[in-house]
Parts: sequence; structure tokens; C-alpha cells
Amino acid sequence: MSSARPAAADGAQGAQASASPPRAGRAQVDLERVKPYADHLDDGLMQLSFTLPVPYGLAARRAAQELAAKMGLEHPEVVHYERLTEGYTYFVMFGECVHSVDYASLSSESFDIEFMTEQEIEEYAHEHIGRPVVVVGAATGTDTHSVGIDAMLNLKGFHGHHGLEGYKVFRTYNLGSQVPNSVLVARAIDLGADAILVSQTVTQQNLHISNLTELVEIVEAEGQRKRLILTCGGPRVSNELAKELGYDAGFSKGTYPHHVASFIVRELAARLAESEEAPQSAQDGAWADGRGANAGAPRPRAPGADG
Ligand code: B12
Repeated sequence: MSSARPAAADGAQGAQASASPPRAGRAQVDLERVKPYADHLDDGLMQLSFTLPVPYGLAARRAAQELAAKMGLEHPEVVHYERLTEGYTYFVMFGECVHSVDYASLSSESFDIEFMTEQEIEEYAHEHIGRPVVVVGAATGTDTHSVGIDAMLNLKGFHGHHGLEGYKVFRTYNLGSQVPNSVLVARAIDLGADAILVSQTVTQQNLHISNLTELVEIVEAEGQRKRLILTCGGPRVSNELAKELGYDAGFSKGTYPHHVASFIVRELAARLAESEEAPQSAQDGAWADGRGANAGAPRPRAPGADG
């Protein structure tokens, strides 16, 4: 099967497909009718895997083929199947997808946030915010996966991009994993935080949805929604889902710390401008030597809290 890289494989969220002409000998992609690619352009071939709760055997194989055909795949083939445990069979299948998508119309929509580099973020924050930005994050509820939030907040960061702790502008508080929503919100209020970062990995039985929703409800009940920037992320979190649930932005696989950092400083600057809060001078010592997380003293609550 193909090992073709998706357009955003470099981690840039929503990166555009290259506008450069196709290499010699390569067929031109019709971006209005994009289909899966394997052996040659537009062959529609795709691979899928799933488990059926039926015992391993030829009947199971047939059932998988029929299911794939019902999904609309042509020439479905089982290329691998094995007994998982008593009464369960795992399948890997190939099939031809007959549908296509209009990528051209999608890529002209506003998926693409322009991200700044770390240095640009520092400069932007200095100019438009003029004080440290306090961010508090955690993997909430029962979710024990802390790698995502650590990747965003801790100095070590992700793939060579250090986390917000390494920026001069940010004061970071990483509360870890399995943090109840009420605790995260209370801490954010105590610290006079500008933004909350929530990580959710486990999606079984839509746990992430109920958990993310609960946090928004608590923030609203505390009258803090207008002033707290709410961001969330995780492998199954999209910007669309996040907004639907009441967050300002959502981030998924391939996110680097400067992605969320760009969003937070821009959003905060916009809110400050809107509330006509005069930028304070960037003179407190914490700004000047700001590297090193959790160093900043809690800031008093900013005005504009709703409620
Ligand atoms: C490591 C791991 C664990 C470790 C976690 C250790 C730790 N300290 O985090 C341990 C062993 C503890 C663990 C436990 C469990 N795990 Co686990 N685990 C994984 C594994 C292998 C890797 C996850 C990971 O670290 N990814 C790397 C990080 C960097 O990626 P990421 O989280 O997506 O983060 C990126 C983005 O999403 C985004 N992001 C994430 N959060 C945020 C937040 C913000 C604000 C922003 C801006 C961005 C952002 O930025 C990050 C960098 O780009 C995955 C499988 C896999 N290969 O993905 C399973 C996986 C996530 N685990 C899974 C499961 C089911 C569990 C358990 C429930 C298993 C069990 N039955 O006990 C338990 C969890 C129990 C609980 N109460 O939560 C499932 C989840 C299925 C689902 N969708 O619900 C997975 C997918 C495995 C699988 N295929 O079944 N797990």
C-alpha cells in the first residue's frame, strides 16, 4: 500500500497541499475529486482494519467481506485475519473506494491558522500584551495520559520544539493527569490565569465529550468564560469539536507548542484590545528572566470577569 505522506505530515495543522507543479512523469491530481491512492492515482485503494465479535473461521471472513461491501468498497479483500480471543476475529482488508472529495473547496476554507515561530510569539506578546501570560493545563477527569499536555507545557516539549514553559512570555502551571475539572478551574481562577489547556486522550464511550463539556459548564458557572481562553487537545479532538463544545480552539495530532502559543497570544491580545485594557509595561522581573516554569507569582484576577 501507499506510503504517500498526507499534506499535513510535517505537523503544521491544516498545511496546504503543495502548490508546486507535479514532478515529471507524475499525473496531475484533480483536487476537486480526490480519492485514496495506493498503486496509481485514483485507484481508490484503501486499507481498513476492525474486529468482529464472531469466532475465527470462513464464515467470519465472509461476514467481513460483506460488511466492507456494505460500506461501499468495491472488490473487498481480506488480506489478514486472526483469532483475537474466544469469539472475536480481527481483520485487515483492502477495497476500492468509489467516492471522492472536493479538497479544493475545503482548502479554501479557513482551516489554516497562520502560526508564528517562538521568537515571533515573544515579540508579538511583548508588543500586544506587555505582561506575562498565565496558562494552566492538565489531563482531566480519569484520563491518565499526560504525554500530550506535557508536550505542550513542559520545557522538553515535542519533536524539538520546547513547550510553553520555555517561553519568556508564559507562566505555566502543569497540574498533571487525572485532575478533576473543578480542581483545574479553581486553580486557574486562583492564579488569575489567562488560558486553560485541557488534554483528553481516552474517547471510549465519549468520555472526552462529557468531560470537556463539564469543564466549560464549571467555567461558566464561575462567571469566568469571557476572560478565560479555553483550549483543548488530544488525538481525537478537532477544532470543530472543540468549538462545538464551547472551547475557543481545539488541537489534534501533529500539534506543536508554538501552534497553541500562537493562538493564545493572538486571542488574548484581541480580548485585551476589545476590553480596552491598557497593556501593562513588561517590567516585572518575571518577564525578563521568565524561563523556568511556575516561577511567576499569581497575578490578581484581571478585570472583565463575567459575573
Ligand atoms: C502511552 C500510552 C499510555 C500510558 C500513558 C502514560 C502517560 N503518562 O501519559 C499508559 C500505559 C498509562 C496508558 C494507559 C491507558 N491507555 Co493508553 N496509550 C498510550 C499510547 C501508547 C501513546 C499515547 C501518547 O503518549 N501519545 C503521544 C502524545 C504526544 O500524543 P497525543 O496525546 O495525541 O498529543 C498530541 C496531540 O494530540 C496534541 N495534544 C494533546 N493534548 C493536548 C492538549 C492541548 C491543550 C493541546 C493544545 C494539544 C494537545 O498535542 C500532542 C503533540 O502533538 C496510546 C496508543 C498510541 N500509539 O497513540 C495508548 C492509548 C491512547 N491508550 C488507550 C487506552 C484505552 C488506555 C487505557 C484505558 C487502557 C486500560 N484499559 O487500562 C489506560 C488509561 C486509563 C485511564 N484512566 O486513563 C487507547 C485509547 C483508546 C481511546 N480512544 O479511548 C490508546 C489509543 C491505545 C489503543 N489503541 O487502544 N496509555
